Amino acid sequence: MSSLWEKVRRTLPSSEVEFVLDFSEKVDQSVIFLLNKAKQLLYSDEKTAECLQTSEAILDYSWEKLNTGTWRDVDKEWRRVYSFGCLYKAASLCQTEAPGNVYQALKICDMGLLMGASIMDNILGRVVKVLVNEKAVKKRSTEEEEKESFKIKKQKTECWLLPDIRPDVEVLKIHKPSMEHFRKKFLIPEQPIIIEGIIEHWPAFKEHQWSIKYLREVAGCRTVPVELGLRYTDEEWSQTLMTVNDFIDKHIINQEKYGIGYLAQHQLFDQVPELKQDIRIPDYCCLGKGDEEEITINAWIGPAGTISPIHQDPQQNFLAQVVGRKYIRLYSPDETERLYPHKTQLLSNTSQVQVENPDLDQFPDFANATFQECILYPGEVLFIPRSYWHYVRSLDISFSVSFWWS
Ligand SMILES: O=C(O)CCC(=O)C(=O)O
Repeated sequence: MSSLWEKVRRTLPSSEVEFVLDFSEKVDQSVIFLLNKAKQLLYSDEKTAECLQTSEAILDYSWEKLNTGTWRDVDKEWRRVYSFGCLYKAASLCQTEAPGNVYQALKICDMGLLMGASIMDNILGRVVKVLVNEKAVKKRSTEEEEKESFKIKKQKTECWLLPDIRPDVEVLKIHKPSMEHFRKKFLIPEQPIIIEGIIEHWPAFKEHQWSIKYLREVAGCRTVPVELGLRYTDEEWSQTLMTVNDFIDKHIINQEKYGIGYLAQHQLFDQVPELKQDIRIPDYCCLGKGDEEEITINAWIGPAGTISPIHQDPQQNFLAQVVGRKYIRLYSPDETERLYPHKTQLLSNTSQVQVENPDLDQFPDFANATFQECILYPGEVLFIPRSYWHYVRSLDISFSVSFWWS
């Protein structure tokens, strides 16, 4: 038995009988049959190739289901089937010590975490924990790190169009207001404000200081969704899956060659719990009506020059800046007409105007819209009231975290 398989085996229920598969009648009998067959093969320890083949049949079938109709309408049972397929495939890959199997197993677990639904007390997360500790998962050499830090330093000295902030429209800053003060002066009247002094204690600023190097350490070999292209409103914009290391190599370090990419997603903190442990939910969120579990935490990681076109979201937002600076423009919901939202349902929360290069022939009233603006620095948190229009451009390599709460 390979030593890796021994470790992965320990994350599974100790006997086949304890490995419970319970699915509703929504899942076809033929698939239940395959799920049971793969389980038997897995516990027989010797039928690796057959188990791998069966897991692939489960994955093919459930993948079809996941990609039929809109994501919202995909039944959770099929997402669970997909996760079991990933588990079987990852486990069978770990039974054989072939080069590259650890990476393949890691990738398939990430696919399950991203597209599937949680099964067996987050077993895919637990298998990932075993895999990332394997020696075969390459750590970067000091030489590689030195080369990289030189390239990053060079980028830092390059000047990314630094906007002049007009003092009369600059977003005000306040140092750690009391709950009541924040509620009365900003939350209730829905007024944006930059709050200082509330996140510097995060491990992300201290013992686990966030940086490219740290991101590689905790998540380098993990597969994540990445946005490619300058703006999500551009036709050539797309989304793809790649490892965090590839994202850094191509779209942060070598973005002149590969183009801009943005790791902008809400699943990163569930997928990589180490990163979640480095941040804290701002206390002011308890002024909202929802529970803590209902807060959506998004990661925004990318090179200088990423752009989030001006859009509005239905929830209150704390945008916390950890690394680098961002230029941000804010428009009140009262200005909606002057922002010319897209007419299609899908993009109705997004303006058609390119904020820093508006076409005033096409969108003349945009010139009359009043706004506020700021440069958000590391350690600062911008309160963006719900439905407030916001435009964001990163001025440096940037790591931010946003908290959407109600
Ligand atoms: O930082 C960004 O690029 C966009 C942030 C944003 O849109 C949000 O937090 O809702």
